[in-house]
Amino acid sequence: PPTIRLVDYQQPAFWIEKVNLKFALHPTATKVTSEITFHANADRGDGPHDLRLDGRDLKLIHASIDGRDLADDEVLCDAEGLSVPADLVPQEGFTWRCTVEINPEGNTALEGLYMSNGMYCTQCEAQGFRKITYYLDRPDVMARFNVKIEGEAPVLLSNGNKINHGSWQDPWPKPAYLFALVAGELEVVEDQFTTRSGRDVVLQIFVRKGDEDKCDYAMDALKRSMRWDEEHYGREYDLDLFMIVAVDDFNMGAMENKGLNIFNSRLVLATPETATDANYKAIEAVIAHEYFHNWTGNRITCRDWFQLCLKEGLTVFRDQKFSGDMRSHSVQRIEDVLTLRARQFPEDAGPLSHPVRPEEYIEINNFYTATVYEKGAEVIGMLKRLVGDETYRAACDLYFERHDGQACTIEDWIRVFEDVSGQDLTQFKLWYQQNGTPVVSVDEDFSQGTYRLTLRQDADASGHRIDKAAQVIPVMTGFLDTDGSEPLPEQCLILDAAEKTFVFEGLTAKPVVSLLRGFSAPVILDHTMDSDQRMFLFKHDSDTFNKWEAGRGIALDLLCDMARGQLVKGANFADALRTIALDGALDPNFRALMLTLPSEDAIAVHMGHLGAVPDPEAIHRARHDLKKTIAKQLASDLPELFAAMRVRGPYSPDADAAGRRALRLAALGLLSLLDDCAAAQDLYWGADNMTEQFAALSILISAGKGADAIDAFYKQWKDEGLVLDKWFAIQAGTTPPEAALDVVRALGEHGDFNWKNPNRFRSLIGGFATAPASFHRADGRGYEFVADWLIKLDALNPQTTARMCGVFGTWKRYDKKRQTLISTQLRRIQKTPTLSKDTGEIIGKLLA
Ligand code: DPP
Ligand code: ZN
Repeated sequence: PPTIRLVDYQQPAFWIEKVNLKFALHPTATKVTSEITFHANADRGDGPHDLRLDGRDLKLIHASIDGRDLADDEVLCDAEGLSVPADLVPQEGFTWRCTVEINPEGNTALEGLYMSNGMYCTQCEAQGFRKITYYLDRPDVMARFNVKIEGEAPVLLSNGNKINHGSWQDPWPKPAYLFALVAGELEVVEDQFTTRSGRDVVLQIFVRKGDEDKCDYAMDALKRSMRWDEEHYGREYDLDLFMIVAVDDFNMGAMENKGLNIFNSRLVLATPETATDANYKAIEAVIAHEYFHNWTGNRITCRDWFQLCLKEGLTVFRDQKFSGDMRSHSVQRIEDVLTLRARQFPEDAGPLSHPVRPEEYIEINNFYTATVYEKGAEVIGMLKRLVGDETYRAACDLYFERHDGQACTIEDWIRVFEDVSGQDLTQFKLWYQQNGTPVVSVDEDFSQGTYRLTLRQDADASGHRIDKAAQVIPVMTGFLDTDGSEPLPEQCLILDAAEKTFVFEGLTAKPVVSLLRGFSAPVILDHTMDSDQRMFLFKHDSDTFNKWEAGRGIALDLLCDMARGQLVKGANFADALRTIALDGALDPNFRALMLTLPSEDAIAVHMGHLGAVPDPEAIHRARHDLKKTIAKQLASDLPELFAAMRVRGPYSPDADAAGRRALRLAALGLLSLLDDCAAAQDLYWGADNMTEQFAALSILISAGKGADAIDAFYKQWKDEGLVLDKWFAIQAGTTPPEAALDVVRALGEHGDFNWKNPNRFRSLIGGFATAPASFHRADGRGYEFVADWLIKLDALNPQTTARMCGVFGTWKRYDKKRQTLISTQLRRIQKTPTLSKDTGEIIGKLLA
């Protein structure tokens, strides 16, 4: 398959003004008739130009240009589309009509028009529209769509305004990837929102019968998102109707189709009994994310798919800020950094590393990555910090004003910031162009009242940044005296050269420096501190992020030493942790985060930084042992903490209640190591909400005491698909490593393991593959098991398969024996005769 390159971008020869689509729905033979008005692109090169349209898996029944039918030999069809020779194409403009037949039921890739539980739905981003009809399936072609749907279903939906049953008109020009169609027997939950200029908007959430009572939170989150975007970005909604549809079979989280968002049902449906606090939080974030795309993505879209971060990085940044406003900024920041480090840093340190704006791809679906999304959001955060809040807002205003209705590039985005701030952002742009995570190292010197702080940026351990130019790194910095006071105000040091020394005068003693406060840049901070210094910051830093970071740093050092078989005393750390856990002045959610030890994967990463080869089983044991040390130190406090954090009254998913539950459950996790899971058993059998029921189940399973609860949970929830996903996932992810493979093998044979459903597949196979000690078992049978399933799924659903191949992305960090076992499996996948181009691209990179 060909490599697509950013430098090869060319405008199309024709633009599209208007599209009329007619769908005659049929499960296996849907007929799609399109009438497309093309006109010449004045900027195109010399002609004459063929008509080249994208199309895949389409049966062409009929085509005409300006009413003249085209004969079979006048339309040249191939696997990627069709061409009509230039001499048959009126060069100034023409109307193209065609009818194609497609098979929604046979569409297991869940891209284009497909069926899920008897309903029709679509997924067109990035290039699914070409599986619906022949088209210029590229985001810079923006057109007005009219849609007519013929079918028996009581609900027939598409984008824009409803003209009558099955007939839709979207007044806003849009690229094809934002097209959507839904048809089926659906129930609707309705509400309304009045925009700040007084437009009444009808809000509808469509779900299957029986799920109507699970939409309250999503609806509430939607209304809060709409208000937030008005208040913080001056963005109003622009149609009279906003619809969300919940779909069970969905490759991604959700999709921002104009006026008709389609969601994976797990990101819409929630009741206290069926959804956890984490599910509620994710629903709030993704509802906001997709809604925010209406401006950052839809009204202003991407010129080409290399610019994906233009809409995704910005929209993630916006949804993170929204969540922070709704909940707690300091907790949100810690959680966002945890995600970044868990997903993006490893990606950027391994064979799948790419810049926030990639320069080439084989399959664009493979670039919906943590780098484009999460690092893309970090880049926006740095930009905002560099220009300041007011300038940021002014630049965004200019962006919306200047580019409304356009398909843009990162250059357009950067230019509005340059124009408003007067700054030259050429160097800043390197964040979009250079891959890899910069490492910032630190030197300090203090003499006669002068403190010199030298910061350096460098290549990372994997060598990815060798020959890279210095980037602009904002380093928020605080200075602490031995009594915890701050002799100097916090400042943002700008490291924009390979090395820079910052000088501070008039100090009476060497300060303890608190670097990269709030995680002000997505870098690895290589700051050698002794344990006293770290402990000091852990106790005294006024920046909550760095307070947490100091504690985490101590824990990571301890865990690495333990995993390397050294005898360590964690008592000091456990004691400091105890003080924080019991500090009623601190947010319970923050205290819960403190009590949660770094993940096994994070420990492996840290060992890598220290130059050691991680042993997944030793890491698993070390983590368990440190937990036990902490539990013992807190032994007399845990029952009380667990009881005190109980939330009385009816369940509410708000941040305060969720934070208390999080701390309560963190205490329970420790307590269970001392009381033989007695309290966890009680909670499991007595819980009245999924957050507590599920946490208790997880504790029981990881202790090897879950058998009864597992059975009971299944019986209680076997008819609730989303809860059953949890049942698969928790067993796959928390069963003790020695037993995990047998458990997941058996679950793979379970009657409810509908592996064609992406959520179910990810729950079981993904759940197992992200439990390092189970997946990386020394005999390699974990790898073989996952590879078997990936090969099987690839034949049906390349997108979900390719994404999950990412679980092998860190394979070179392990020992030679494991590397050999893994590469054997990767080669086996690669040799699959019908391997998709999606999976082929990922495996090819992993093996390169
Ligand atoms: N554009 C979707 C989202 O990130 C993913 N396809 O919202
Ligand atoms: Zn998005």
